[in-house]
Amino acid sequence: MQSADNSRGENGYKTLTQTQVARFWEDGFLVVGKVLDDDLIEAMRAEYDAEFSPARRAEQPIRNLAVFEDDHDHGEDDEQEMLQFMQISEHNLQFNRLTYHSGILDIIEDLIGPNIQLFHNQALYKPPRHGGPIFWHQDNAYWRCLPANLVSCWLTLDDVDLSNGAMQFIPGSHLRPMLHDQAQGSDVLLDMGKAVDDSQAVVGDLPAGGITLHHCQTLHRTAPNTTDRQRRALAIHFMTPGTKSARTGETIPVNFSHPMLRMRV
Ligand SMILES: O=C(O)CCC(=O)C(=O)O
Repeated sequence: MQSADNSRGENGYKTLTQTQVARFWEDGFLVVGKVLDDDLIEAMRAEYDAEFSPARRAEQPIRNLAVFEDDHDHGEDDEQEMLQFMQISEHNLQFNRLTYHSGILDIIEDLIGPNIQLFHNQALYKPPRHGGPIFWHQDNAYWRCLPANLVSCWLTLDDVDLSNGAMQFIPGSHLRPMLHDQAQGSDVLLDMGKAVDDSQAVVGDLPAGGITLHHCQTLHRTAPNTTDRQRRALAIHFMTPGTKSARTGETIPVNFSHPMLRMRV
């Protein structure tokens, strides 16, 4: 239940203020801040590391989104990689529980109402020094969902800023769906780079356990991780029941039968 003054909801977590809700719909994103408590951050880091260490040795299904190399031979150090673990909540009980976290769902309810269905989720790992970029894109260019009212929660288990891959957003861009180009060097990533004015970008710095929210049409990107720090993040995408795909001929599998996370009748 949204409030005038950031009060706590019935589950004891902070709800969004009316100003924050209005800002989300005006800008298409919101930098909320810390939502997970320290014990949960530690527990989730342990789970994340346990999932990614065998995954990085390619013993588990994982989609390596992009590996970019420059033209010069500087050895392996130049290779950038961005690792994505799709539907991690279906592999790991703790990540499954996290999708039901009341503090997150209370905030999502403030934006899309009390009937909340999981669309999908993914863990997105930028290793220290080698973490590759994600280019400007609108999520719904991949998904083509109707109605286009999905909201994503991007959650970090590490402190993030521009240098290790914090989220960047273009305010107001959710109001205009755009055609996307295929990113150079990747058959998976889309890129809106040429059409975006970088000077408009807002960086969502966050402490560990913090979240940003974005609308499915908001242009966003993340920079390479050039630091010695990890960037362990998770994106949980929420929809209202009845959401459909406008796609014909699927290139990206879209599944609309994920669980209801909260339901009020
Ligand atoms: O985690 C990242 O670097 C990018 C995530 C993203 O683009 C998304 O959640 O839609």
